[in-house]
Amino acid sequence: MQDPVFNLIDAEKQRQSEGLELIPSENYVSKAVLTAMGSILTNKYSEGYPSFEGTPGWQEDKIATEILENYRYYGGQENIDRIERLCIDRACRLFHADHANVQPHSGANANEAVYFAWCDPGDKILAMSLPAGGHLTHGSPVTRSAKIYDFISYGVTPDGDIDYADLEEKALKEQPKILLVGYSAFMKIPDFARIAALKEKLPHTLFMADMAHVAGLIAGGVHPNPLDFGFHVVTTTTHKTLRGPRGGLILSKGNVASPLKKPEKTLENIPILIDRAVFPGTQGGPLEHIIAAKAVAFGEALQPNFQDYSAKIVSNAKILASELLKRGFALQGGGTENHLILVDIKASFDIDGKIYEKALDKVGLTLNANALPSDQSGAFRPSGVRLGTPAITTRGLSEPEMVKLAEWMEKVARLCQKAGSEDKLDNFTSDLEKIHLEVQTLARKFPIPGV
Ligand code: DSN
Repeated sequence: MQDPVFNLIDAEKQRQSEGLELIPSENYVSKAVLTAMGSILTNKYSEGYPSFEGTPGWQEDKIATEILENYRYYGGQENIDRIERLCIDRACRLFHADHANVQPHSGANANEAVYFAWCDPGDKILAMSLPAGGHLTHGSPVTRSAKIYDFISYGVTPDGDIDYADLEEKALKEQPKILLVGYSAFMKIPDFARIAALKEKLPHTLFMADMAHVAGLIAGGVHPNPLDFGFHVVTTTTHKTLRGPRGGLILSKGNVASPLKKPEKTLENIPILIDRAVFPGTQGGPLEHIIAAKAVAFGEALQPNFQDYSAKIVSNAKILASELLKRGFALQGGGTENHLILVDIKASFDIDGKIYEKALDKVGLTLNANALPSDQSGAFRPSGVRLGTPAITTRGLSEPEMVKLAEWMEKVARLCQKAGSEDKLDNFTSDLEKIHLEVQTLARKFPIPGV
């Protein structure tokens, strides 16, 4: 008998193939990325790091013959070192960094490693609060970091932009050890130049950006790169718009050298401090099968067609936003400048985000209920939903399908309005099923990659 795990994987394959993924932090990876993730590299232990030679001017085609030193705690690294070295080099080229640490298991681990590299317990970190659009790891009181460091938060203005005046006032008053930019529910392009201008007055502050949501847009050249504006460190996940395996990445500018000798704690030494903070500071053995898959994904993102893909993500999001606006949806920020749309579903149709999420699940459209900056309704029954276009753009959907999506979304919102509560949605099963069949028919025309 087949292990039921595999039956469930098959069922998930069917769900992904026959539905449309609108969660803005999800994507579909290529067959090549899946192959690297499922490879025998998972068998290997490799604590430590490969050689610190490499960029700039380092050539990929020399990787098979180049002598690599290593700083590992296990033998048998000759292939692993080359794979990790390739991954580091591609990440640096993609994002104009001096150094990349490709080992963080997740974006949360990446953020925590940066805090650990630069701060002492009790140090101040200035970041956007979670309700305003920041991430859990940017100081939410339920996290471990919030118990160690002193987080101060800035917010957004009523029109959905960063409250720059609030950020600047708090930065100058608090002189934080880290100033953190980067968000999970934000649809504008941050003014990195304006924020980096604070460096003159904050010479000891580490300027950090968490670009998890927009990394693919930056790689594709359709969103500014904080490292080009003088930020010291950028963290990201690798699986959202960047379309790689689930994992984390830390990029930095500064001196690159062996982390074996403890460096002086200076902004120039940030790359070395980060390497020490990832291993042995906060993680053990790196996941080399995932690092190989990151290398493959970065290689894909370095191809010219990735620029077309990123541009298409943004144009699809703008079309979808304008179609939703036409149908009475109230959008935070009045639309979008990136891949993400935040809908005030309460103001639009007087329903909450959770009933809408559940009803859309029934028709094969997946998004997530999300709190709005001004929300009084709590995280489990928020007034908003968050959606985006990275995954559907990978499948090849474009303008006509954005119009169709907006039509379905309006129909489902009106059914939720009539139902009034989740348990009454059953009264509208046949209406929902009709939409579901239409979604499935369209989804089948755009197969998911990798299967
Ligand atoms: N959970 C991710 C998101 O959906 O934005 C952030 O880590």
